[in-house]
Amino acid sequence: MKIQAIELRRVSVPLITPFRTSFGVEPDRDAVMVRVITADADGWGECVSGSEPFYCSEYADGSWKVLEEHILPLLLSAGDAIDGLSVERILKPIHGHRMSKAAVEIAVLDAQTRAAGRSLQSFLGGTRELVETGVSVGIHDEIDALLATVSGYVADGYTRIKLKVEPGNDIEHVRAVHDLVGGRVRLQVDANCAYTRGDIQHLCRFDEFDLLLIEQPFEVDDLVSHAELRKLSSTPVCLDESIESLHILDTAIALGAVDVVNIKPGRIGGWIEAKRIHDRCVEAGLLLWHGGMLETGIGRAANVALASLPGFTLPGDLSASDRYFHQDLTEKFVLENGFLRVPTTPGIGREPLPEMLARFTKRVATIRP
Ligand code: OSB
Ligand code: MG
Repeated sequence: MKIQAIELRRVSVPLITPFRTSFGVEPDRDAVMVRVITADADGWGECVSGSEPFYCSEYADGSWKVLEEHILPLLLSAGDAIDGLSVERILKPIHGHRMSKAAVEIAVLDAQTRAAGRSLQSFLGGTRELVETGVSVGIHDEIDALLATVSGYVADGYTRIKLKVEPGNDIEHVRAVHDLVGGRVRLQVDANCAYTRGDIQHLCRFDEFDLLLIEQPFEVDDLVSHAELRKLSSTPVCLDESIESLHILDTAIALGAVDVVNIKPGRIGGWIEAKRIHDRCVEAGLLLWHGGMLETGIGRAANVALASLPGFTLPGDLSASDRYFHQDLTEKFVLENGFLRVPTTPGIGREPLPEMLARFTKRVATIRP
């Protein structure tokens, strides 16, 4: 493929309500967007890093810098040899920065599949027309406020609720939600690394609620504590932050540290590596679901295509656009009985609406071969 130029755009799209996790509060979706420009088609990718390095070490200002000064020059030096399947290999000399690399890979894949008149879903081997989704609910100090938020999402049609938890906002919060909607919706929790090994007995108290899973209670590199919890608790242990690559997944499996995997292509470095992880989970008999990073319609479209692969067996964090934004960058994703429809038009099947893109863009840079 012949790339004429690559545009970086820093966008800031306000969230309807700030999203609070154990690591911080996000008032808006502050993202770097990558646009690959070719003679035949443009391709878009959304870098999932947030404004602060709290979920992981990557953050939007850093993503911009490494894209502008390292990743895009290296990519463009490969000339006409670039295509969606070669981005990983071309960028291999650069360590880490998986979220930035993933945004480039998906923008190239979008341009390539658009030019070929083929959907990303078909390129990846996705089979479902609709993908099942849940909703991720941020931390609320007050239990009454939490119950009001959860009731609203259940009324909207969500049948799987994920509660963010942290020490001090955990067992009693989950108990209250379980008492209110436990018979009607499936519940799971996500701690974003907020606990330590000494909390294992405490975390076993979640067992009485029959949760689908507990997501990432311990640090990214603390697979041993996850293995220990798995021995002592009946709640399935899910890894999010820890699963940065296929090698780490294999290590987690070997250590007995994982029952369920949350796939986020951004965290993993791209859609091609994410598909390898999908295939390994299927082989190993692990349950699998598609996570989210509060993406705009651009990132969401590419996620929904991946989530339509057969190995995704649990509902994803791929909620409808209205759960996040009054105004999204693209045409909205809407909830259809708890499912989102997978785009089947060429590429990722969504593009920025020019008016919204102009409204939310803070900065633009263009990098040429
Ligand atoms: O840990 O899954 C997470 C959002 C930002 C960063 C990390 C996480 C999340 C979510 C939201 O849980 C998922 C969504 O996009 O709805
Ligand atoms: Mg998580």
